[in-house]
Amino acid sequence: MLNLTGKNALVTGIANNRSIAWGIAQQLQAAGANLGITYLPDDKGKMEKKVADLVEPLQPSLFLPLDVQNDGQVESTFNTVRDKWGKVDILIHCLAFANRDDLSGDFSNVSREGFDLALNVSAYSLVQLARAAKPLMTEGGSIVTLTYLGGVRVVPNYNVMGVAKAALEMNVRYLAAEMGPINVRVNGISAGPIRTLASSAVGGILDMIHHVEEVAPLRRTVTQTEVGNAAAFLCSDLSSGITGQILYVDAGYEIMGM
Ligand code: 0WE
Repeated sequence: MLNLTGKNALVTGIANNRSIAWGIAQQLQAAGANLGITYLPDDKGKMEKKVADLVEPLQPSLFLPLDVQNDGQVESTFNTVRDKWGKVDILIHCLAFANRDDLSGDFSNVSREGFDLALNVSAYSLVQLARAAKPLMTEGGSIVTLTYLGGVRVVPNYNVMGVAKAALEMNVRYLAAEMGPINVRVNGISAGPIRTLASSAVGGILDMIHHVEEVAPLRRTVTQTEVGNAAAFLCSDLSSGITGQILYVDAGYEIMGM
């Protein structure tokens, strides 16, 4: 059965109780994993408090700041992980950001700065964190990132985030090829649309969710828990032969052509 006892799992991307990363953290913990949680620090420390209160019941053994745009912070956070844990088994990457203005209107209006920001935070960050985690994954491991269909097909308004997810999915393949020889597997989960802090900020997300509820084979959207269960599978020995893949957790929506 699915058993993550004795595994150290670093989970990024929890912002609140709707975060997909929160669903993943809960399922990893339920499977027996020892959790390290990172949060995106803000100047008032509000995020630190909010995420700390949320994750407290999961009893994480590490709780650390991680802003992927701050190289020094990434280095010191991974130094702490190395000193406290010695090894990492699981890395969950649930990070993305694009300027809100770049998630509507004509795609071609994206500025060089907006393009750089989206690809930097949403795609390069996987490479950055995988590189930092690699020397700590001394007993092999599993890296899981979150992607979206908009990285493969045109989804209205997803725009530059679609380009970033396309890059992210290719990062998965190149990282899987590089790290396979040390038994580190790298996979992505392509989740269907879910109401989260990020998606709720997007105009028309409810209409998209209603569309999925009508068209997807399961006639519904997916939950954070379902994505969490798929992540737990990809982090467990049950998926020991799987690397470099994108697993759709989308109630079947991706197979439909009409
Ligand atoms: O990857 C995402 C969300 C990504 C995202 C969302 C925001 C909103 C607020 C990245 N950056 C920002 N920046 C903000 O300022 N999803 C898969 C959810 C999502 O976002 C969309 C979607 C869906 C689905 C944007 C447009 C169209 C569909």
